[in-house]
Amino acid sequence: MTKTSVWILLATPVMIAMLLLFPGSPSVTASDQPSAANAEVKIDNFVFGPQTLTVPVGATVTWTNKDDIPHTSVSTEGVFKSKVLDTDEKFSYKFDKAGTYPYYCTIHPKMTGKVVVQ
Ligand SMILES: [Cu+2]
Repeated sequence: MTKTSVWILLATPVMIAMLLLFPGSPSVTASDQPSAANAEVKIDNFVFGPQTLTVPVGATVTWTNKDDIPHTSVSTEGVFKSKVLDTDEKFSYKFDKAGTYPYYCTIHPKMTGKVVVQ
């Protein structure tokens, strides 16, 4: 085996690891875009976090209930409506139109949040 082929054998896993570690690098951006648009809201201690979430058009937002109490995520304007989420249950909604989407928990109406799609 030549010195060059040894170098390639050693360097290839390193280059693959770097691509995985830096998904924002230009060579992989195109195939990675859908997941970059996704965002998460965590429900914890009776609070939606972050309370105002800003996402691009087409993003899917996933709510996860990290509380040991059931909660819901229901659009104030009837755009989306989760079922009752028990601990660690999730609800996802894809936002295809720009706008501001206020929502609340129907079990605890004082819990409110907002998704801004732009
Ligand atoms: Cu609640």
